[in-house]
Amino acid sequence: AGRWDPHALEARWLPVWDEAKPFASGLPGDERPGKYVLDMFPYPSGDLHMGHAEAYALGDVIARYWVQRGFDVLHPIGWDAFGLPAENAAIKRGVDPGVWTRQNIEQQKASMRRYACSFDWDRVLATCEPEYYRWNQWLFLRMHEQGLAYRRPSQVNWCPVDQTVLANEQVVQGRCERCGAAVTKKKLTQWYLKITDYADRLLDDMEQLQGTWPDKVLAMQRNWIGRSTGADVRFVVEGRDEPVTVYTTRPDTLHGATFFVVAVDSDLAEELVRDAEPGVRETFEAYLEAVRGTTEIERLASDRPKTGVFLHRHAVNPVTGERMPVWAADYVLADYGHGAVMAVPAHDQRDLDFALAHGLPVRTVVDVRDEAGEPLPDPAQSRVATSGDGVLVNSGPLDGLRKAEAIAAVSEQLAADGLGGPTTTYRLRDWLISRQRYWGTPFPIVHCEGCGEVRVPDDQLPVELPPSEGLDLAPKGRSPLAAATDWVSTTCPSCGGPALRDTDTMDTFVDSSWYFLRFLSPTSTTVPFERAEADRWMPVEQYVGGVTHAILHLLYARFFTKVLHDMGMVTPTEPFSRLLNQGMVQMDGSAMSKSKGNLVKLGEQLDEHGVDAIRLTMVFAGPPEDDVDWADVSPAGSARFLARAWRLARDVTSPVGADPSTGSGPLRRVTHRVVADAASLVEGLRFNVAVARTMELVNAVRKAIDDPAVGPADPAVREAVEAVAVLLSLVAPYTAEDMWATLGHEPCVARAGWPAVDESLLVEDTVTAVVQVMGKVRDRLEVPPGIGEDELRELAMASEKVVASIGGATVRRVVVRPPGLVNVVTG
Ligand code: ANZ
Ligand code: ZN
Repeated sequence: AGRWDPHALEARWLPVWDEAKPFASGLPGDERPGKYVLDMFPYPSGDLHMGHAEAYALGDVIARYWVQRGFDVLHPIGWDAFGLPAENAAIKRGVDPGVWTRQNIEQQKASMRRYACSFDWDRVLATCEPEYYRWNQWLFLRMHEQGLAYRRPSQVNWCPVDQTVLANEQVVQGRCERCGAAVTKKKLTQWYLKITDYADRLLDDMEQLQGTWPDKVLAMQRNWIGRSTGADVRFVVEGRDEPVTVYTTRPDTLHGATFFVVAVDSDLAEELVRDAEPGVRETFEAYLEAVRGTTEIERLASDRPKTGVFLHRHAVNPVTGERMPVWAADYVLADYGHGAVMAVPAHDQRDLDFALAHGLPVRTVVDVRDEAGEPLPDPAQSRVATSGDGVLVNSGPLDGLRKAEAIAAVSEQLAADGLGGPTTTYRLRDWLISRQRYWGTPFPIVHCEGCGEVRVPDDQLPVELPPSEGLDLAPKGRSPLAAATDWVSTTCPSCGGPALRDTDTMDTFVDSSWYFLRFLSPTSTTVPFERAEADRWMPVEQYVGGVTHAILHLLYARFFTKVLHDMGMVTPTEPFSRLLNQGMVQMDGSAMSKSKGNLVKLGEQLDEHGVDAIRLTMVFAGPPEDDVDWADVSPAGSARFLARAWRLARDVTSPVGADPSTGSGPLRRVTHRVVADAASLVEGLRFNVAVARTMELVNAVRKAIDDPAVGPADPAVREAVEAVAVLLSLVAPYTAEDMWATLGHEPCVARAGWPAVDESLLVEDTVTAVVQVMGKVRDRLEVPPGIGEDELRELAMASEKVVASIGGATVRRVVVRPPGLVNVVTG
């Protein structure tokens, strides 16, 4: 057909690629250097949506580019297949989560194939398959052996109506997101991974990622880990045998501590109020009840009134011997530091707000000055705490020291006196990985009355999920697996006696914390991944995915990589060298996410405009980090451009292999300039600009073809159109493949190789130098703009026209003004 018909191209080339497998990776004997390009794997919750289409179009540009550059590119895909969507569908429609999940995987796989994603289809995996989650269990056992996986009772958010545990995100203003009931706390014994052991390395190794990960993501990780350096201080509380420890970043202000606050929802508060008078206890209970209905964010908000209850107890300041009232309040958090603070109202705003609200004393101990050297106003009057640098006052032996000196001195003294000392505190908590749900990896642990917690031996893995049939999957705070009694009762691997299987399943973030390693050895039945493969491919050179995973997924993947490094299983300590967070696809400002509903259906867009036009639209819409508003882009415009490019190939009349050096110089310069620029643009992740440059090249070729002085038979035209085909192969693979065939080549254009750039064609355009003889213009020369005086003189004097006009006269002088003028004086 003489018309660009995207659907005909799709039908023609898909089967060819299925056969040719241009993106098979790691084949024996393949000598190309390796490179690992990874797209975040999807949840199989329905078909692909526009967000996937954007992410995979961008990842594909990178993967296909490196293939063209001669690399053996590992670009795998799989499915993050455990988790709630499958379970909710199962509960709503009564289908088995596995059946539902695998159907969706097949549907997504078909869509990805049509979308021409450059995945290596021989490496696919789904985390819900026993061959995969068996290795979750294996890794868990290794961590359990090292004490990195452990169980402990913990408070969880509990919805008494839905009878379910809620994640923090599911608690909205103290209420259940789903039913609106007031959320309570419940104690459950749960599994944790000891990520806090890695807090320092997770922070310090970010140095390796500086400049190659978005700054925003690094900042979010840093905040999440929240390292704080300060000191522990032990306070005697009257009537209590054990001293109470507080964490402070300002040990220098110890003399300014005027009261003491414990988190209202801490065990300590409960203990301190236990023997109090009934009136105090009741006030406390009522306050605690009210606080339970608020979120951590609300509790920490600085503009909230500072509420609290005096517990009628006293702590003793270890350096002044002063008695300080002990209060319970909600602005102190139970699970940060030690859940208690020494309050220094003069130098901490929240303490000051509290002191002013409850009539507690304020004592300045650091003399902080403004720029003019004037003391800042008294915090008790100004209601503004002073936190800057200054000189210690009202602090006995510390008086006269500067803040930093005092911090060091007090920390040392506390350590010497056994009253505390320097310490580091983190916001990061151990990772709670227990879920009381069905659709996840069972814990490979057996509980035996005699032996306690027993690891399932490696040779008995996987511990497979029991069939869902007959189990009530609805959330109820107890795992549905507990009802699978035949499955639960087992024998103890240690003593052979009767024992019970652990019935929780793992957080699905465990699955995604190491999937990038499983792609290296997707079918191994002896190891999660081969060490030799890890050496060949790791770390991932480029990771592409949504910013929604900026904290948890990336932190957990980094954590697992470090654990595996320590086990000698991988060399690098960071899994992902470079990270690209693509923007979101929006429709009139609303995100194309699972929850918002897909207003624009990917399938319909592909039907209407063709795969290539949609891919091109995604890539051309703007910088890859920016959101794409579907109302602002033009898939029809993309289609018109592709048709234009496609027609070029049909116009070429020179034969395959025609020598371009005999062709049009100006066109060649455009071609080579665009190819060179496109390479650095793609490597710099500026794909949209690379597309714009390709468009320029298409225009230049069309002009050349229509120009009688060049025309379709010029070998430079063939060279240019072949370059267009290769450039387009990164974005519009069907169109590119068809052009390649029209140009007389065998498939696949994806493996054609990046066009070699002739550096000499990259020199800047020329300028015209005028050559005069005795003031009369005799010749015009095209010269490089940077030409030197001698070179220009030589060129001018070599001109036949100039030589002819000089004739037999003697050259008296040559005036040279590079690059534009030469005047020959004769006589
Ligand atoms: C006394 C003091 C004086 C403080 C002063 C600050 C300024 P970061 O930097 O975030 O680690 N704190 C300690 N434990 C707390 C808890 N569980 N909930 C709420 N606040 C807590 O903060 C450390 C500071 O936050 C500590 O230093 C403590 O107040 C408070 F002029 O101690 B400070
Ligand atoms: Zn036993």
